[in-house]
Amino acid sequence: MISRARSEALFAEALERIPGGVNSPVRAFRAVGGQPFFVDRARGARVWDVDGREYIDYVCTWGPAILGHAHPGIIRAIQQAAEHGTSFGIPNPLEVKLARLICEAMPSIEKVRLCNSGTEATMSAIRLARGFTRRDKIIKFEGCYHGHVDSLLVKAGSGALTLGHPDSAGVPASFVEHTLVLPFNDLEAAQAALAAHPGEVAGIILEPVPGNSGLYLPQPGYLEGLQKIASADGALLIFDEVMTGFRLAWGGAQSIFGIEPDLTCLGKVIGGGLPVGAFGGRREIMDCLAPLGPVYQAGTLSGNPLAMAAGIAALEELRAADAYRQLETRGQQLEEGMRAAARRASVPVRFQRMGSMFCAYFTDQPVDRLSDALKSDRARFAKYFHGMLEEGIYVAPSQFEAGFLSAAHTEADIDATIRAAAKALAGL
Ligand code: KE4
Repeated sequence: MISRARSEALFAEALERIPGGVNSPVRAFRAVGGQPFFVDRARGARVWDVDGREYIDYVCTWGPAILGHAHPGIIRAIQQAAEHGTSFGIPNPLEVKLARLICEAMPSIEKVRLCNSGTEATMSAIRLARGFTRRDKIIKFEGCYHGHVDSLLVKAGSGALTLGHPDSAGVPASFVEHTLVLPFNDLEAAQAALAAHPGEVAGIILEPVPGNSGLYLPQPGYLEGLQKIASADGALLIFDEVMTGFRLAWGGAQSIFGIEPDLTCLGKVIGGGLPVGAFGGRREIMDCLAPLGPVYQAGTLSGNPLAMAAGIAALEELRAADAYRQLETRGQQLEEGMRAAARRASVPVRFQRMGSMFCAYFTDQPVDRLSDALKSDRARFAKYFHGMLEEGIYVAPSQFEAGFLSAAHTEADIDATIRAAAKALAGL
């Protein structure tokens, strides 16, 4: 067993000063047992812990590191921007440039407001939907996670699901009385909800490809069906593409499925690893935002020059390198290898993937919604996680998270990962 003395000492002190020793719950390894390692540095497809251990990283800081960690172009952009100052609270040219890149990539976004996290983006988008439609209700889906917005922490995914509290304490019942929660991939349930509340639903918010209870895909026709019934009712269709935006394709999941949502939430990749969120959509909706309209939304560090510079560098590199073709090639290699390793080990693993997002569920059944994902063998997943960690492979420390590839993952990295998986699966 490799020493993790420095991580253990840091975690002991962290536990004294930070709740659970972490600043975001999913990092605490509560779903898989043991203690988290502390990272010293990261570069490309690798992270190194404070005890000197090297890992091939498939968390990629939960999505932002699509080009790999410490990408030279992003580092240079941040350094250059920092020379001019780290924050202004005054409009700056970089905000306009990032806004232009986002609008050019996603035609459904005529205007965009930049903020500081995915949570801010989704919180603001539902407030905007309510202000624009003058309606109160919001439809969300079991297992989808939209950040820790009070009214959306209902049957939420990601860390909430991992910790077994899909509904958070501290959220008054009155805050969620307007939140309707439905199963994903069930168009009839959505039709019935709108029929039961005609003209009351401000918005239907979803992850078009849910990545917060593992990874599953919309069934053929589902997204189109949602768009059709939302439009007929006058409810806004809100795509939470915080994870999928610029990850699955340059134009996000909406470009793959050919759907133009009324509003889109973004984050992660568009910040190049620095704190950025964004929400955007049709001009007539976005112009309801202050200072033009009555829906208030604000942020001291919104449009922060360092975050803008990092995001612009990331998007320009992504577009120039056409990284998506490489990410798909690596994704296919990983998928084929993982499936073969599971077959050889005679372990039931359902490996699901879209582009550079994936999940290995420990079940032999298809996973199309949260209720299917919950059938996965979490004890087996925990053993697999630690087996991979021992082999120097860091996968997400929860069955209910997606894994991420970066453009820095090489064919040799994937081969090494498959070899490690064969050993980890054999030990189950
Ligand atoms: P943030 O507030 O964490 O920047 O974004 C919230 C959010 C919104 N929408 C989607 C689709 C998301 O995936 C997220 C955040 N994703 C998780 C990973 N499952 C962040 C990891 C964490 O909570 O530490």
